[in-house]
Amino acid sequence: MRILVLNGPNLNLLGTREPSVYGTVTLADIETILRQRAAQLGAELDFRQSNHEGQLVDWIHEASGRWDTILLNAGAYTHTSIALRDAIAGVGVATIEVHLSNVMARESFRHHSMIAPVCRGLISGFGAQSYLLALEAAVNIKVV
Ligand code: CA2
Repeated sequence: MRILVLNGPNLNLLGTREPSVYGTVTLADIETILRQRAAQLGAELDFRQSNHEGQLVDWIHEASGRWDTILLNAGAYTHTSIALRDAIAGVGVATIEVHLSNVMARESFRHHSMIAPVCRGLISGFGAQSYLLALEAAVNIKVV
């Protein structure tokens, strides 16, 4: 099982600002935790972050035939990006939408996800644990 984890804009700032919303865990911490769990589950994992929508689109395109599942925290692009939605729909790689915060408990502009309709599922609101839950889902997705 090969899992590609993609992180969108500003997630490189995790742990440095807004701890009341996003906690004190850094993106590097999340990568470490995820790699440990992936090794236990026998999954291969790559972990990337970009602030650029086009880079995320390119990575989604490249995932076709190379990765079984994408875990995607698209950050604010979640709510705006038709390009990401089209990329996910276009490549046919199972994609799980991930959020640290509970987006439905936040501002109304975060309540709509452009990508949710083309994702396999959505995990939101559990901090770094959201990524672990998505990883578990990704590993088990074929037996559900
Ligand atoms: O809860 C999530 O994971 C989000 O994807 C995070 C995005 C936000 O736009 C989405 O609505 C929900 C924001 C990521 C920015 O993270 C920061 C972390 C520290 C300081 C500033 C931004």
